[in-house]
Amino acid sequence: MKDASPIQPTAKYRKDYAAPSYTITSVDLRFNLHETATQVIATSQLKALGCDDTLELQGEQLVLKGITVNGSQWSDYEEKEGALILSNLPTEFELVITTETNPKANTALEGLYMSGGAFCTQCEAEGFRRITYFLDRPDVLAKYTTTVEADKAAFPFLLSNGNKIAQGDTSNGRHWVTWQDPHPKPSYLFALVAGDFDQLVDTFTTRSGNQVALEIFVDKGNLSRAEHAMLSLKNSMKWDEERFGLEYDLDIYMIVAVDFFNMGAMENKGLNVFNSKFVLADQDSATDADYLGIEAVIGHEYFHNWTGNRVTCRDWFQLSLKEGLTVFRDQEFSSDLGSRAVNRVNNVSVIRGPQFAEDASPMSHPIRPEKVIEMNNFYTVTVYEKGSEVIRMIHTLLGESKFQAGIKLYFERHDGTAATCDDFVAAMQDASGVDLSQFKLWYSQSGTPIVTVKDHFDEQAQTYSLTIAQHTPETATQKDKQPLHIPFDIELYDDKGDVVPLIINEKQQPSLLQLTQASHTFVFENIKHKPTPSLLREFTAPVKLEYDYTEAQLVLLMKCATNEVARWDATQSLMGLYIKQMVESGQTVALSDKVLEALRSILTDKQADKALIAEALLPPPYNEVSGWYEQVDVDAILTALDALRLDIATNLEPQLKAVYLSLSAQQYDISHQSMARRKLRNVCLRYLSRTGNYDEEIKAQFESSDNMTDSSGALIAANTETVSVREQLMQAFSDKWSDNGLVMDKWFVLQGQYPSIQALDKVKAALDHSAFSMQNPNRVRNLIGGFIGNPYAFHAKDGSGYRFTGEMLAKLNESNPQVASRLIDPLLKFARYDDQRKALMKKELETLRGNPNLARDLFEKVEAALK
Ligand code: 7MF
Ligand code: ZN
Repeated sequence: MKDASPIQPTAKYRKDYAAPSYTITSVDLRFNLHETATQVIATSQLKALGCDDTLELQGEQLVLKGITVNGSQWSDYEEKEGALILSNLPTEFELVITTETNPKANTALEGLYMSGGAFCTQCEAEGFRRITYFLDRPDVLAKYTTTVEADKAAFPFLLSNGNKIAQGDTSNGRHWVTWQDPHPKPSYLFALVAGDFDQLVDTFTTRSGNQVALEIFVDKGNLSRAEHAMLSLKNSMKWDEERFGLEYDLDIYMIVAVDFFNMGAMENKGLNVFNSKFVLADQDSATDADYLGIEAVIGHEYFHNWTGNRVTCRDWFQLSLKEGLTVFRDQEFSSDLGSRAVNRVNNVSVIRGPQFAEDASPMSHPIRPEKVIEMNNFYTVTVYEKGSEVIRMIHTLLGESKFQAGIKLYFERHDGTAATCDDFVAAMQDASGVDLSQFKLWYSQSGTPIVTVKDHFDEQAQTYSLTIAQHTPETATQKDKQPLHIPFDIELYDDKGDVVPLIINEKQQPSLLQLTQASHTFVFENIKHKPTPSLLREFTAPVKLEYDYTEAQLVLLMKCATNEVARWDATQSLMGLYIKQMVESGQTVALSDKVLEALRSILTDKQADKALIAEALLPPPYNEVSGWYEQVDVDAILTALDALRLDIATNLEPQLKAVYLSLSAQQYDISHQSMARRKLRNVCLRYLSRTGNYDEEIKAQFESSDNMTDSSGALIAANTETVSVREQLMQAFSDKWSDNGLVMDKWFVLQGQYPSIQALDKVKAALDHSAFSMQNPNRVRNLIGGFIGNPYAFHAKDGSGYRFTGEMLAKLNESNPQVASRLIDPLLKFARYDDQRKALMKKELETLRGNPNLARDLFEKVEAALK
């Protein structure tokens, strides 16, 4: 007999949205927590929305124990794969469903599971259906009351959303707590945590005088590491009041840090659950980047309270409604508190690297997807980061005050409801009077627009014309593309580097041009000499810019552009010119004296922000450069990047050394100035390490450092074949930190990223390290993810990198498909590589496709790639 063929996962389409047959107005949940068998009794009040008397509830991995309708046993139901269908129901009724789950066996970390010794939940997007049968969709908003019972000694804290309204002990050493959340919410915002923690408490008084209790729960012994998270939370609450006029709306805000978590954090109402990576920090164990990450993620989750929770999404196709907007808000928060330019530079790099790559891949999708098989696959850089760029473009087009008027109208119209991206744009348009009808295409059109600029100086007429054309190449699932509404900021400079006014028809123009057609020509008057244009300043739109800059023009912009981001961008373009020449010719091209001189003056600039100097000295990374080519020549790109870095290191050695020494360690603090000094110092050390002559300095920094930024900075500098002390330092680090998984992640990622094919052996050895666990997503992402993102080893010509990746994905497919799915992306891009690599990559995808137990997460991506 033949095996039954596995059920093919089915797709859902945005156009098929329909309201449910019933809604749930309130639900009372009772959890009797036991590690291997937890009983959940869900009592829901339901109301028909139309005349359909059947109800389809979602449920997965549940054991059904009983159903009653209005107090009587109900037998008119059918249990299907992933669903429970009830028929012949009254128009209003009380439904009681009793189910059982096994939290300890739940390695997917979705629904109710164990992290360390604690129970915790993760419900976004569709995890609540692993807790009970429910209308697990974001347009069903219910009031929740939750009672949690567990062993008192092992689980002294029993937490859920909202306010604690009752508690008590039971006879057998157990206890219980009842929580009530007054705000109706969708099921994805439900949370429950039970465990033993240390608790950091504080308060925040809102603008209108309400006292909010702030509580951060961490593993025992980690209390002092939660201070920065608490400070970031208070800063977030204050910032949202000042910049957006938004106040917190409950009397308590709790954050729990857990070690086993698939993603960064989760905005559950009143009870955020965080990956401990984004809560725990101290001088010894966290880098400056970790501190900034905590601030951003604490902010992000807090800002969701309005953009996500008070106004939620009608359906998951609208995910960018809350995520794009909340990323925009967390970026603005970080920019207002810290360096705006450095934040912008980092955000732009994410768009130009991973986002452009995703948009050119088989999984390319608009920020509002049209078709989804597994929703977890759409928590992407496109939905989040490009989504934020789309909000930023609206902000650029409207200006701050009209943008805030739009936000206000959006909340007036949609507070307490589930809304769509169209609703958001309509509020922005109605409040501002700015026509956004063409702009809305950014929500439905995928792919990266290419904006091509040609210029012409007419000496006779003293005019300078810019012809700006846009074109979006076709993407995997979308052929026809239309012109978009693109805000395009420019400036012109004369030979001395002074700004030339923009005059058209004798009138001074704003620097912001608006492109709406396939091509525009702007003729600027009263221009004496051919100027240098500064284009797409501040990256006002997520597009690829094509303009044939000369080296001299870019050097001028590097030195003279009024805008810090534009100066950084000129440096990136200049290095890009050399990288392209080297890749095309297959030969080393030495940087010209003018370029070296310009780099030296940036490096030794006393005025500029040192963090920005550090960013400007680094060439665009491999993931960005590979996106410049339709056919990727891995070896040529890596050779070019190595040659460029060595050229800079060799020619700037005296200055790099002088700056390195001048920035020697000071009294440690996390002011922006101190972080910037450490950043530049470590970039200098990394360049110097390439010469092979700085092993002593690397070792000295590692041994004398009093903070993790400088310790790991030394390790990063050592992580190359040319440094002899690498193994010695790695061993010392592992000896010191082997019982701290979060710190060991810094070590695991360096094994994965070792820039040579030898990374494979290092990674295989590290799989056996006592601190590694295939069950912990952070460990997996750093070690295996580090390897997959390492082009030297992942793209090894013999296919060993692909083979290893395929093996790891097959393992993770069984235990945690969501984590597997986040790692597979580089493999999907096989079509862009040479024939030999293409065949080897494809073979791994085909092997996965043949796996009869392939999870929906990987299935969707593998199918898209092989189609
Ligand atoms: C900052 O968006 C930016 C993005 C979903 C889980 C957190 O709040 C979230 C959750 C994923 C990917 C990135 C982020 C989050 C998730 C995130 C976190 C901080 N609603 Br998946
Ligand atoms: Zn979010």
